[in-house]
Amino acid sequence: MSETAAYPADEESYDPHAAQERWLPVWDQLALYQAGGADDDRPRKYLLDMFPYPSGDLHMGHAEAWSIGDVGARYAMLRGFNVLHPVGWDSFGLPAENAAIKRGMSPADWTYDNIEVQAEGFRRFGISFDWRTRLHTSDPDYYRWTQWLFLRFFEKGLAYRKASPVNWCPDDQTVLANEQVVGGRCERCGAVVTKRDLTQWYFRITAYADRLLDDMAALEGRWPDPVLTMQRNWIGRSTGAHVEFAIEGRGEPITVFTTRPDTLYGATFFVVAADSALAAELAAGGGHEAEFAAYLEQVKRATDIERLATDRPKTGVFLGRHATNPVNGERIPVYAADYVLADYGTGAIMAVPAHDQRDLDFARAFELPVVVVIDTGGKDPAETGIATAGAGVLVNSGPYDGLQKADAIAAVTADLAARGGGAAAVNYRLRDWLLSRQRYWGCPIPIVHCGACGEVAVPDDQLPVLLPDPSTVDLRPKGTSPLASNADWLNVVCPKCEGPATRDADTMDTFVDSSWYFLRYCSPAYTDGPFDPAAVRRWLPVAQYTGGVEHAILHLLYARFFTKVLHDLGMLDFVEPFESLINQGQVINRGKAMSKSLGNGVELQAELAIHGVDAVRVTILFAGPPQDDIDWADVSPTGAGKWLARLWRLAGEIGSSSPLPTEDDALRRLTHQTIDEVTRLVESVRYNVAIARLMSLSNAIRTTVDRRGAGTPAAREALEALARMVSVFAPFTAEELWCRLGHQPSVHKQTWPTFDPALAAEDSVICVVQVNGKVRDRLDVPPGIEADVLEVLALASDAVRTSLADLTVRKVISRPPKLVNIVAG
Ligand code: ANZ
Ligand code: ZN
Repeated sequence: MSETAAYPADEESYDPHAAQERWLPVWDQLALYQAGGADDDRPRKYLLDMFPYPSGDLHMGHAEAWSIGDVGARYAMLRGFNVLHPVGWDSFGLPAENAAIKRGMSPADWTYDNIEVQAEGFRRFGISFDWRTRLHTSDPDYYRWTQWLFLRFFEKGLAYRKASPVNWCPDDQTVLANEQVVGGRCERCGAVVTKRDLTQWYFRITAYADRLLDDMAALEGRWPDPVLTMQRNWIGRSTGAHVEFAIEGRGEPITVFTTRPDTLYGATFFVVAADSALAAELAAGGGHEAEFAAYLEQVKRATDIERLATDRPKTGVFLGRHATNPVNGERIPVYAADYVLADYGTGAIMAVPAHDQRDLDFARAFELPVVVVIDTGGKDPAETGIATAGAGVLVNSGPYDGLQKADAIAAVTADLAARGGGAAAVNYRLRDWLLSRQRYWGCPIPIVHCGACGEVAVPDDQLPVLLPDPSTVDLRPKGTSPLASNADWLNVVCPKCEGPATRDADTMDTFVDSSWYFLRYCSPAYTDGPFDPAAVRRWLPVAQYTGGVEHAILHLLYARFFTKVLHDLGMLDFVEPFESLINQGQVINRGKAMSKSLGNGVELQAELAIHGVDAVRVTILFAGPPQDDIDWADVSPTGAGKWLARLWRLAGEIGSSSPLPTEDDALRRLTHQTIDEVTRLVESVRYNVAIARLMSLSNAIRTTVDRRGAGTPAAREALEALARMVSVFAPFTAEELWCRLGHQPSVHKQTWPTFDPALAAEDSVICVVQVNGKVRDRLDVPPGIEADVLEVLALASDAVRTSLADLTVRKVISRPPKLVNIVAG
């Protein structure tokens, strides 16, 4: 190419910025990273980074995530895979809307302007994307298919509307999914979340709870353990029993969920969730109505997290009623309390204070009896105030006395079932996914409400239901969807009966958009469905997914759920979308997360302006294992830049010298050993160690060049291999090296260097080890081994240790490299 001809070979020092400017246009022209089509028969690999939200220019977090993802993609390309490394934007969402309201501009303009800035940021950061995949979830030709998928869920009963108390963010004026409430606060804006009774749309993710749990077995060892644990806890499967309690003055018994049916004889009181319909019903006519009403007001102000906290003083009210313990016929008082949640289990519990801490705290506060029914060998809970939860033998439990806890759980459950007073039961913490939002900048829900026909799906051929123009709606948050403020948009004829009807004015949670984008990437322009089934069959599942651990529950659980539903609809032939997962850490500064108020933010753009792209990438990748946080105060982009400049000078020296007849076998050996090691390190995502090995190799090349001359063939071989390996970490510098060594661009079109085991093998000699004159072992050792190292090796030999048995070593004569003699007695 003409660009290379003009390559200035006589520069003295490395200018990383000039290198960036030099190569970006060349790479654009070479279209380096395009995935091969259907007829490309190389093995395929789909490498995915969690797509960005268009927040503005790239920041440190982006740099870290995409540096890590880029190594995997570039490595796979050099290894001869046909790689799909796509790019797109998760471009619906609240910040666009809030910014639009503040600045009086359209959310679309704000979004797409930001996307352009970010796209250029990624390009300049040299990420190996196939730009042809580019998609934006806010494009009508994307959200058309989000709507289409919603309708398939709707047809299957997996998308439905119900009225229930929901999480409400008073600042954003919208409902939130349970997953978006963190520590009782709105995940986005931090406002304290309250409850409201609203009719909302849900996805029936609970129908998939068991599969979401059980299919995790296949992800074991391929996804980080903490993520698997978080998902398991979030789904929260508990096994136990439903037990019915008769209530005096009520025809129907009330069922409780318990994980401990073995403790039934120890149930000394009964509690219903204060904010449940059941509590209101039981309170009526019990003689404590006023107390109950006052208590309920207090409860409504607390968050679930506060309510469940074990260290919180227990509160409640007696409802003036009694229940009957089904196994011993005892009358036990019924309370309403807030430590029992209305929407978990059945909203009612049998309280066993001896063996459940919260029940014990309540019993002590309300002076209720504590009856030990499991002898765990521990101290009496009534005295210590500490409930005993462990295993043990049943006592005070009539016919079950003497049984072990586990056997008693089975026996009590079976007996209850036989009498018709209960049954084995499974309970989940997971709730259905609340997906509707009362905001403008999201995917409209493709449903029409008709007085005669009810909820009617918009016919597929009328999709997409387009958002009304933002200038025709009132964007300000007011608790109802802005879409409803445009009457022309809202009022339609019913697709079924052609009578007057209204559109559903809510939009979908953006997590719906991101639950299937990875399927669209392999055929982003497809018009006959959300994705081309043949393309999906070729590329998916995703081989490696890289993204932040903050998505451990939400996004990853939803994407897994969508995949399973689409599998059941016959659209996919796999059930798990992401074969392996890498969670990168965070970039912090001086021990703390970067924040405006702490003033410890590190500006990526400033770092790039000083050090260049490659030095920042190498700094990030060299700082530690990808999953660890990087403290910017502890790293040295200057050091990384110096290393890259050293490589660049080496390339200049070697590239401009003619071959010499001298050879350096030690360097050749190190080169091949390094290729072997770095290959394994990159494959196991230990990028920091891989870079350390490359640094050692570069030091050895420098020594050879200084001692034997730049024309030493081994030095060129080493640097060429190094350039290819460095290309996955520092793409611009690697291109410089490659071209300074006299090659054509691009190093990114080369193959990963091949390792020759014969060249990597160390010369070795046999060393005989004797104990008291008898040969006990033969060791393979390097010819140059030192006496003390050899002595240690000899004493560590299994054969030697066996023959020494309990003898004491008196003297070791080490004669490297061939003999060690041990005298013992
Ligand atoms: C009696 C008992 C005795 C219980 C004992 C525990 C220990 P997980 O594992 O989280 O599913 N529970 C049931 N429904 C509840 C609700 N709506 N709000 C608060 N607590 C509730 O916990 C199930 C246990 O939590 C159940 O088993 C019940 O207390 C309580 F020694 O029943 B257990
Ligand atoms: Zn109708």
